[in-house]
Amino acid sequence: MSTLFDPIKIGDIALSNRIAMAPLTRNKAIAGNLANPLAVEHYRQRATAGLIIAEGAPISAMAQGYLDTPGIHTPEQVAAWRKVTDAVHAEGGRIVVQLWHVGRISHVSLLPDGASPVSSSNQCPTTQTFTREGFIQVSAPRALRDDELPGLIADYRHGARCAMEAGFDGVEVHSANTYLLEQFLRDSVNERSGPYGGSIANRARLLVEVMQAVCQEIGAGRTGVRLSPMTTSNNTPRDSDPQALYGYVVDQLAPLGLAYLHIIEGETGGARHPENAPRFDYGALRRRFPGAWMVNNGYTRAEALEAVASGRADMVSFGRPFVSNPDLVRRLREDAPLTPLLTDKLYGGGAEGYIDYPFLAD
Ligand code: 8OZ
Repeated sequence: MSTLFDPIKIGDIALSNRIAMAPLTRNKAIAGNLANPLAVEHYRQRATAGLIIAEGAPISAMAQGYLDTPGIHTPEQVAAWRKVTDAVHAEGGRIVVQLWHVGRISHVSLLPDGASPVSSSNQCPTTQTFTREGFIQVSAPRALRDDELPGLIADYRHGARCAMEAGFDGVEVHSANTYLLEQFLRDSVNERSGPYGGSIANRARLLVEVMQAVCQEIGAGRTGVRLSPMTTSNNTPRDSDPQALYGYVVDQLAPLGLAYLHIIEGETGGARHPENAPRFDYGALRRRFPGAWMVNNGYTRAEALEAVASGRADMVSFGRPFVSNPDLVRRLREDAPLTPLLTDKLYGGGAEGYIDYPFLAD
């Protein structure tokens, strides 16, 4: 029987325990959308996580949807991230980066030459993003043409290559939380006809092609993916048949030999089994996936221990607890109290609420 604190090898990446730091957007990037120099210390402090999944990093200028998010597509961004990965590795940690394209969750003020956000369709959600002017309604998107999709897939490939040059141990493709890839998956958003719209197989095609490209570029053993079948974040409705859609997706990803699949259960940052939503059978997906199965979303210590001990999951990721507890692994091991999160210090700003949370005293 494995415990949360046992080592595990996921694909090509050897981890000292089964606790991951979930990707956490903090809007602290500096000019050029470079990782903030403070991120070196922030991630270094958290290097006892079995795996750090660094915050979502836009793979191109068009992939950005929020102010000051650190990209993974220019040489300067690679150099800034390199300082982060070197610091984590010097502490014996492992770190991958999340490859992110926001799709329609963006604003013209954040995009090159005031371009419109892009998506699977031109349907516009009523939701806000964080810009220089604060939180404002996202801009109307335009539907990508089929002939633009090879370039988009190339952007993911380039992001993965940049991640390797920056010294990351791998990447996690962000196909969750209703950003671009999920805007193709769900029939609530994807109104396309042609090879990337309509049937489940067509709506899943872009994700599958992105995953194939990234695996070809850096190796499947360094590639993970994040899914969120039941979330309605960004005011985006669920698919009409999530069980069938995400079951098909997992069946397509299974043969690739991915390092891990990271699943957000329920509403991101909310209930794992939302009331008034149909029950989703996560176990049915897990049984069809041969790689490591990482669960997420508000797990308590007891729930995380149980998930791994029972074999229901191989790993558990923690988001908010890792913000306010750099030594979360030690605190979970010793069942020590957790420092509460200062929610007003999550986005933007500097060192406060970022690198000043306390470690347990010896
Ligand atoms: C919080 C704020 C902005 C973006 C996600 C990347 O939900 C995000 C995100 C989270 O996946």
